[in-house]
Amino acid sequence: LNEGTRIRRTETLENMCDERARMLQDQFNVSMNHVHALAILVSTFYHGKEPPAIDQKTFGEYTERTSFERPLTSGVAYALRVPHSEREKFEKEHGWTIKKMETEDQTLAQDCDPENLDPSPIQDEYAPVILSQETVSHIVSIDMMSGKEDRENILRARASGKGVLTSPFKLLKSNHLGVVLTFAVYNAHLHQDATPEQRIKSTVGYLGASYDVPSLVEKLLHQLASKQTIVVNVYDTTNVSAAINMFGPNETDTGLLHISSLDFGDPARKHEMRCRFKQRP
Ligand code: WA2
Repeated sequence: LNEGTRIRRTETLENMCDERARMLQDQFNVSMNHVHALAILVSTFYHGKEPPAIDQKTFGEYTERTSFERPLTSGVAYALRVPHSEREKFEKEHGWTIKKMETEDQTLAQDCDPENLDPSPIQDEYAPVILSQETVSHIVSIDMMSGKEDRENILRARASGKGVLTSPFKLLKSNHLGVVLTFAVYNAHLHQDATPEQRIKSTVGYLGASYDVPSLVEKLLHQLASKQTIVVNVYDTTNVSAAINMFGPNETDTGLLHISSLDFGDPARKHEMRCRFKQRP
């Protein structure tokens, strides 16, 4: 292979990879902004009105009709903060018990009808889902603090006031790795510079979106007729020595490689896109 061809090949790979990384990052950013706006919608019309001006029917319709605003998401939901002292009253009002998130082997053992889930054991506080987009209705009544990744997200979201992302994990009723984005909802107008303690105290709930990464990235890349040319992988590289492959085949080829950076807006998580040509020159 002569020098000129090699340089052109390298540039082609860089350009294709950077373009795809930018598209993915932009679409993620767009949907993140709309999830943020939904958190404000819940704050205004659920917590800001007495009685609340949003019920499941309204939330379900609104989120379904605006789903085009949230590319890459598979669904959004709202979990209410319920301290243990209010659990009984909350369960009476809603007519169901707060459920514990099931582990993976439970999912395999039984069918995953929410009716079959165990009640949540006693905790200081809970985060049961009360409103959901139809696509994730299976998480209604589940305590989101009973799942490791969801719980960590909730704690980080409410202390920071920022949108936060989980590590990739297997979402409920999905066979793929996904991530969850969470924004806390606060009861009062907080100062921009409120302390974590003030934020935690005035938290009333959590608005979250789930991203089914493989099917949604596939859809995005499909729009660019490139599948014959390059192989794309998306990695969570938060822990550099144990990067998690979120999308794409297991890497085997050791040919020409280009890495494009990806910024999903949560400084605590690192991501990158790795691209290779399918065929050797
Ligand atoms: N949403 C959808 N599928 C899931 C999931 C989730 N969390 N967790 C596991 N599988 C209501 O941060 C609050 C959404 C959590 C928000």
